[in-house]
Amino acid sequence: MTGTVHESSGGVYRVLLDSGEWLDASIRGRLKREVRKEDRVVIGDRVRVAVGRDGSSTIEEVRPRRSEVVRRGPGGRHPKVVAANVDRLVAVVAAARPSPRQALVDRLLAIGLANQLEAVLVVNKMDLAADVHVSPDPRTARRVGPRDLVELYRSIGFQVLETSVLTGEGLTSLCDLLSSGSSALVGPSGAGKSSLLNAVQPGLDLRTGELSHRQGLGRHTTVNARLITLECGGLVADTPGFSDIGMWGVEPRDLEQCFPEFAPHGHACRFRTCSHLHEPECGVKEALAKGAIDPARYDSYRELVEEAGGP
Ligand SMILES: Nc1nc2c(ncn2[C@@H]2O[C@H](COP(=O)(O)OP(=O)(O)OP(=O)(O)O)[C@@H](O)[C@H]2O)c(=O)[nH]1
Ligand SMILES: [Mg+2]
Ligand SMILES: [Zn+2]
Repeated sequence: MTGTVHESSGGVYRVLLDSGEWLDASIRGRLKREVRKEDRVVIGDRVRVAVGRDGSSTIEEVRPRRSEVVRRGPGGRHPKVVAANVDRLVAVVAAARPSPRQALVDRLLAIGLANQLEAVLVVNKMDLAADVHVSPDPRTARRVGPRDLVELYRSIGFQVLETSVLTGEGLTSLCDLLSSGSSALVGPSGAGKSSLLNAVQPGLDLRTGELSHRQGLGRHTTVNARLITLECGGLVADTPGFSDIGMWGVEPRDLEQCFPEFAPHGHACRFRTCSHLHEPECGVKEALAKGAIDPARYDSYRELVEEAGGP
């Protein structure tokens, strides 16, 4: 029997069989010995399940993944696979509470592009956008509000949705987006990932959380990632929020593909292998100096190259 893993918690995997039945399975034997614990079986995995004589189900095999959302795990020494076999990464941030951080948006979108996924930005809580006081970006001293974020990422060519669970803004567009293929919602705790899914599919009843009053931060309400079959047709993973995110398995030279706005300027670089950091006669740095590339985006690129061990 084959099926798709929809949830995992404490070593129990909830599998939706292709026949439409649900099964709780564990893993044993060869699979358990061969693969690192955290990434052995994740939501979205296609698995082969066998039922033993005692009626218990075990996952015998994980089919090769066609895609992964992978990030740097806690401690930084291992990868953490968030979901397998998705087509699209949907980065969800809030217009306010918690305030959006551009560096985080850049990292999320880069994880999508580096894993050959479609990368979409959702700016939720747009009902709060009018009364936000955005502090200047400490790196560039520029004021970036939610509407500036929307404009910036659209100008680069990303699909950006503005949503509000409160007013209903953008929910039809979100539903349309999620209805094709499979998506993973990722982003900081409290941005409203679970709330958006509850709004898109009434009756879903995912747990959502209040923000802590003092810091305006989320409280990690969603603990385990979960894959949901939407009535409108798509599959979507709701994942737990986090405060810090790094990339995994990306070579420094592959990072420029995560910053698609660099490409038209890269042709003007003197060196074909230009990292756009230290080389002379660099088209990207010239574009930056002329204001054709956003300075905070360039900073994100530099940070990610350094973290990846380059240039
Ligand atoms: N004003 C406003 N509040 C919202 C909106 N969407 C969600 N919220 C609130 O934001 C808080 C956090 O929402 P969640 O859906 O739990 O956030 P999450 O991204 O799933 O958080 P984690 O599960 O911790 O990663 C809740 O109190 C929601 O009611 C919105 O569009 N506008
Ligand atoms: Mg949640
Ligand atoms: Zn260059």
